[in-house]
Amino acid sequence: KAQSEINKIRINHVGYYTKGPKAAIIIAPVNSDDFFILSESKKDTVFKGKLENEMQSKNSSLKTRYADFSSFQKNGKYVVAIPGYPNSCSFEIKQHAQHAVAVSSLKGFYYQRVSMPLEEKYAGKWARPAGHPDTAVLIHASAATPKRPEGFVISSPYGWYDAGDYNKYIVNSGITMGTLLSAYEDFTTYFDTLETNIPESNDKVPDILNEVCYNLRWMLTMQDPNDGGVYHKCTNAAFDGMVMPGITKLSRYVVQKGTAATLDFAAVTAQACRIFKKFDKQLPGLSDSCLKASQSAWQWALANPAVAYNQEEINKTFSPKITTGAYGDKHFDDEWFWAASELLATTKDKQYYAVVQQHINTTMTLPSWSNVQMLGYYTLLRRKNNLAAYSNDIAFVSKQLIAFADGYLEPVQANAFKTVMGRSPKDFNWGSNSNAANQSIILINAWLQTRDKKYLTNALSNLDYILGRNATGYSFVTGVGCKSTMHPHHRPSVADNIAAPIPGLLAGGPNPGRQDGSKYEFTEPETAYVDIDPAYASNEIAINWNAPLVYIANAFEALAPQ
Ligand code: 9MR
Repeated sequence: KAQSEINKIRINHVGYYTKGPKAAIIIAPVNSDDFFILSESKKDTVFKGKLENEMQSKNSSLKTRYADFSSFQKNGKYVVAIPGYPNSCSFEIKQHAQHAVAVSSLKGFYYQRVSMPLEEKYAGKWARPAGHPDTAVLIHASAATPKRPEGFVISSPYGWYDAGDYNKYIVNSGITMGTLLSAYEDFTTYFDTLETNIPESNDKVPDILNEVCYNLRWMLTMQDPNDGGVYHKCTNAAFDGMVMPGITKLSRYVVQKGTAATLDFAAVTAQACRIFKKFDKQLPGLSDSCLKASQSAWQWALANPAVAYNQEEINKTFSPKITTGAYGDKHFDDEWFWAASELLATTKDKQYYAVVQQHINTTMTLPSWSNVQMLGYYTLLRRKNNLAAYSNDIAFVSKQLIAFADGYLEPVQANAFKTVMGRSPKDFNWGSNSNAANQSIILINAWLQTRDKKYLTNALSNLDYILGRNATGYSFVTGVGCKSTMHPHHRPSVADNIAAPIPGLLAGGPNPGRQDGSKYEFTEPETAYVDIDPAYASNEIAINWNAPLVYIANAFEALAPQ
């Protein structure tokens, strides 16, 4: 079947906020100029609207017609209908329309926990024994030092599995933790009462921080106490097969200390220090330990300012060969800026300002695991009241951020799906769905600066994109929506003999690069997605993709358009 024949009416499968924007995209050709909203149960027409003129997509051969029903503001369950075509899936209009997605995307992290059993009362049918204990991890030859020679054993338990694989990578944990901690800092009151039914839900710490804490405890073990340097990853030598976690008992290693890992660690621990201060009673000493860890990581980075993680080079010299994910970043300007910004925001110590100032003029870039500069900007803006001495710089950052966000709005009308995502075919690469979510975070930050509603409206368009208003018709969040990712490249979801994948996880999304070599029925930038588990280049899940989804879904819930 041609893509244009499948599921012709593309909507946010979950639904829309009562007073918020609402739109469907109809894949053309359509034999009608009208569209209808019907009540789900009685099929009564409750709204009739006109389709806009046909548009040619820039990111595929699809043509679309836009159906706006924002003015329909009555809570309930509905379908979108066009005579002669199957109805859309049913969706809901209500005040807290995205609550389930907000909670489930955060709960997704619980299912990634490495070293503890997932009990049925929290994990439901996805309960499983603990995965890797990681209490006896070897120092890899590439990481050997006199005090920790090759084969020396350290304990590095806890943390989240990075993705569909069973390894733990500091660089990718860095942006993930920064994003979740920022969500908490930006929407503190909201998160203070949000519960996700995890083992720590009854304590006095908000669940988003309980979840973060589980990974923070792991990150802290990745620092060499002798010099402050941070290992790049805790990993098998080669990827496990598609089995449940902890079944294979292969050796685990920590591999080479590097500048990107160490600075990302410094940033996260500096941010964690100021956030966990408030919870000193519940988590005694954690905040202080984080600051010490951050400062000694910073010292290591000063002495080792440009140690890139280059797996090919490492494998030429050291054994065993390491073939798991590389996250090999060679550019450190953004990590320097982020770490310096977090340390400045937490300590107000001038020494960090010099580095902030050195990088503050850099052109803004959409965040990714290899570019974390924006996280530094977010923090400077968020903490501006505590950083009065730097108000000129921060005012400059604010202006830049607003201009950057404005650049996202203009192309929306020219995008056949009328979302910010897809404003350029470049949006579609490995993990493209995280681009959509990170674009929304930028827009939400522009809203935080200006309170101009247009930023939220456009930010919401990308959540629509992720939940089905896109060229594939899929909701990319497992367990969410009438047609969602069922076969992610995610070892537990493949191996657990349960039909439904583990819920709340965001698939990577369309990626015309298709580096997994699987057979893709559609290959254009916005359609290059296939819901089969070998397709890791478009259908894996990953913590750094889930985190911005957590941020945006919860931000909208916190702000729930009135
Ligand atoms: O997200 C990463 C993407 O940007 C890279 O192009 C790709 C290839 O190096 O790796 C992705 O990260 C994977 C990591 O290396 C291992 N765990 C799974 C990650 C998601 O696919």
